[in-house]
Amino acid sequence: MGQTLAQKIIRQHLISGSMQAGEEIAIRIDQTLTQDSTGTMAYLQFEALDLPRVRTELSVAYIDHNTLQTGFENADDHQYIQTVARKYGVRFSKPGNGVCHQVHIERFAVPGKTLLGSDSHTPTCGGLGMLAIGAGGLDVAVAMGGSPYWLTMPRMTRIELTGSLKPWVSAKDVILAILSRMSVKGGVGRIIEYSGEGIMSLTVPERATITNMGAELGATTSIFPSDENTRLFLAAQGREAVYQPLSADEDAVYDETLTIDLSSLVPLAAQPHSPDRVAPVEEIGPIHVDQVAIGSCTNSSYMDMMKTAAILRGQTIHPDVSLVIAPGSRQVLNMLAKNGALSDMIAAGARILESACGPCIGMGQAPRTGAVSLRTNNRNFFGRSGTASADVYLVSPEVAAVSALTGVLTDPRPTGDAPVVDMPDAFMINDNLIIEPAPEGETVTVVRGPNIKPFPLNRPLRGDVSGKALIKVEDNITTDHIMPSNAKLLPFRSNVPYLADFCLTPCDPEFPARAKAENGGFIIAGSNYGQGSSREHAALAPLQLGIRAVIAKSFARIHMANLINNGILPLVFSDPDDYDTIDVMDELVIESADQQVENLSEQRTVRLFNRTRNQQINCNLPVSSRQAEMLLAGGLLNLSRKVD
Ligand code: MIC
Ligand code: SF4
Repeated sequence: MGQTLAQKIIRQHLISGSMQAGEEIAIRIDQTLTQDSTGTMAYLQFEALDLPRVRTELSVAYIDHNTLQTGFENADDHQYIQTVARKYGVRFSKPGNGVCHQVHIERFAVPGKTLLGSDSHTPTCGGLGMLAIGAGGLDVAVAMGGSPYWLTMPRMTRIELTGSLKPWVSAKDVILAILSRMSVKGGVGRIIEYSGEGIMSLTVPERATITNMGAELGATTSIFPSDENTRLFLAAQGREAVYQPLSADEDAVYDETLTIDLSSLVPLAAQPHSPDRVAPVEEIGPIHVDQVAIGSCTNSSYMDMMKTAAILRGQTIHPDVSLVIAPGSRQVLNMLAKNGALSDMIAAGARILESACGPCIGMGQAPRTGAVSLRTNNRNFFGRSGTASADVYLVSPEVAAVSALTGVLTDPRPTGDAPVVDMPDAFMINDNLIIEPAPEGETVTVVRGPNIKPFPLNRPLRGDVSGKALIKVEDNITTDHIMPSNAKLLPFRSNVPYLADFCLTPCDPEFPARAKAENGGFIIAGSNYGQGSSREHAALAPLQLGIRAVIAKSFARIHMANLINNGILPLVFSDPDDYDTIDVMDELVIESADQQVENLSEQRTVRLFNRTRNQQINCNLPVSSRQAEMLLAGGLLNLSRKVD
């Protein structure tokens, strides 16, 4: 039987397990990446593993998220990461060098290799035929140590692209169209593989836009074949030597197939506050726009920026609009500076930001009260822009740039000829902001400023787990709800006790205080709980507040792994209707929780008892025996260090 491309890469990297969908497998990781908002924690955890050096082929530490330095905290974190990277054999990409995913695909991604990154958009490199997966910081730390990465073997979904994109329609519209069909949970437990004659018309940066937002589908990863377009991109990056053609077998078997006719697509927008609330721009109509932000790891490539510059050339942005542009990497920014495109943007009135995540993660440029903000980002979750009352729409760079000129959400098709930008034959290559690690054996002192605090460790699971239902939240709660991130909070990513006071506050401002007063307890949630970011803080902050279990209708993949890694029980209602039977402040107990986890039956059932209503609720604990051991030990670090 033929294999899919992802299956081929997995097979080559398989360390343990059988490649049946739903089975737990372990794969060898060739490369890792971290960024600064998850990296500090990942390196603290790596240090706790007590290994002399990373054991991957390549590990890179990027600084791109926390670049707004309004106090010493972020700079402290950066210095810690730089010194720890130097000591343990990790390359360090300095602030200003660009957003991790953009730089990684330009300078390091290799078709057919595996990449594990402590950021949910790591699958961006799937645009270059790499098996690139996002994970929590601890999983990345363990992979840096040379241990395999454990995951549930995903189902294989094929998306066949036919036809080619019409003028003014772009890669962003492809993934928005897929999101509208599959929803923010449609990709959970799946790898999405692109194929069909339509892919030939898509360049690597366009493919990367599509695989990047596969994270919004909840997919384990997304991947394109490695073909002539891949070779051209790598050659233009001076890296043709790492090219190899890769594709699925003709007779590969997929669990499901979706066909998208590229020529049928129109400019689309994801409406507030979810990436799958998609509608044609034309249908939404000319709503007044206050802010336009072009950038983020989704749409900040050279091609995206050149299209933007072409639209802005010789024009002036609308008086009511603030236009901010963040080219994705220094390579892109430098090329724009050299060829004059940057000047076109500046002349039109754009505010140029450094090559970093910036507004995408609420690091500056929070819009005004009640604003409408058009962004080329991948997430428009509630409050993420830094302004709770703002409405964020996700659009392509083309729609964003044209709307910045008109001042209203604009379908660009009737406005004239679409800009056409060719892939350059040679990108401007300058890796002087990538700092090499110290040679093995050289003494390096790791510098820890006062912002670096120890991370919380759970206790081994013993006896009954009891407490109150401290909060009850609905479906699709994101990690931005659980652990909000913005310019005020991101500097404290290495200070979990501080962050814990903001845990789940967008849902209920009283939650942290209640959790502390009650000495911990339970979180009750709907389906797809924890979608979005890989931030481990969405597990560490609840841990700090004494949360021992989250009971949900279902979980997002990375968040569930983060809960287990930190010894918090992720329980799934066997009957989703039982969600309705629990009220906030009901007293719950999992009797002899340790024994129940130790003796998990085939059905993986755990009994929960609602003492307030005198009612038993059956739950599922969908974990492997390895994960059950982790839960018993109170988390992966305890397990690795065998704490009793
Ligand atoms: C995001 O886009 O939400 C982030 C910020 O990049 C996160 C990582 C984090 O929370 O630090 C992600 O996607 O994993
Ligand atoms: Fe950075 Fe935004 Fe991409 Fe996350 S989604 S890595 S915050 S640019």
